[in-house]
Amino acid sequence: MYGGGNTFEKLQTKALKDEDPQLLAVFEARIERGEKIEPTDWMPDLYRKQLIRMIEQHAHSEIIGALPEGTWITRAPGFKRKLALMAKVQDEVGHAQLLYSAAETLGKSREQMIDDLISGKSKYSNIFNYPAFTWADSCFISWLVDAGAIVNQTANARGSYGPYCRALERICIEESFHLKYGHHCVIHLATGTPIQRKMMQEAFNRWWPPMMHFFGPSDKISAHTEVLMKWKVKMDTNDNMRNQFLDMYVPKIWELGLTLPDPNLKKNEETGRWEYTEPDWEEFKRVINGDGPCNAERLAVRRMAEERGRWVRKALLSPKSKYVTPLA
Ligand code: FAQ
Repeated sequence: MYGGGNTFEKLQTKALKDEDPQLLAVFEARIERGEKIEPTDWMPDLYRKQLIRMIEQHAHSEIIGALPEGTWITRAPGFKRKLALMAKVQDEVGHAQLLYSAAETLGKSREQMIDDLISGKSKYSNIFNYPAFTWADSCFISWLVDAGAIVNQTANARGSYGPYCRALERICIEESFHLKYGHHCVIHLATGTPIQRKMMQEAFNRWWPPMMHFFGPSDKISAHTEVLMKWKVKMDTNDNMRNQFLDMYVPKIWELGLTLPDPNLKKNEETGRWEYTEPDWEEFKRVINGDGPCNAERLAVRRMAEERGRWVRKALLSPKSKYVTPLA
């Protein structure tokens, strides 16, 4: 288990024991009925903490996720691709703003979240710690990382915490455009010249292992799934989300004549589930804990942005600024 196995379970049990049993029962009954929990409603401390952890990591992933694609804006082939990619990257940063706002409703300030990101305390999605060497890498991200994000987020948009679900609904609509754009880019390369096809295939070979990691550790070792599913924050397990993604996208990838770097990947028609080589969870653990190929570079860019934007924030918050409404 990633959260420390038994120790983590004991901490969860202890946290729940400290709650008022009556309030807890009312809260759980509301969730059972499919009601949304809103910021001013009573909630167990563990629900609040888990939501902050998950929404904050999600927000950081959107911000950091803009970086590998962002570097391709000036090098995207042609004016239309540049425009589309610029709009997509802008959307991703906007998603982070929505998510930071949703997390703030639970009591953690945006400043603290940003500080925890740039100090390396908070996590963000494993996949953005890999380099986008070629244009085809950027196309892979736009199609399949967005596709993975949609599988996860359309499910969780039906979850229990109102502000997060509403943010996810809007995010998913925008991600659907990204996915169509990314699919178009991949089709273009996969049906192009031999050099373009080769470039696309190499991107699939590079990105497939982190894509398998993207849905989180296997259910056998996932630390938080049980409690998050009980309270309808996560609407399905990591393995089920991974399976759904494989079901929807592997046939489309194979249709384009591309291959995936896993000789064991196949659908078991009897069980309806995909079989694959178990992802390397040790590599995953290293990457999410700061030791991936690009972790240092990604955080350095965020730190630089934070430093360079300091004067703007200071000016906006100055009592003399016309953008600040004086307190009555
Ligand atoms: N990367 O017990 P579980 C996007 C950590 S948005 C890094 O299974 P949980 C848009 C986990 O935090 C992509 N860390 O955890 C875009 C925990 O560590 P902790 C992000 C990961 O929360 C597209 C530990 O492992 N999406 O791509 C990952 O139940 C293109 C144990 O794991 C979201 O954040 C990972 N992949 O399930 C932008 C969606 N997986 O905190 C730009 C919301 C696990 O104990 C371009 N989040 N960990 O230290 C979720 O659905 C869940 O949090 C999971 C993980 C499914 C990611």
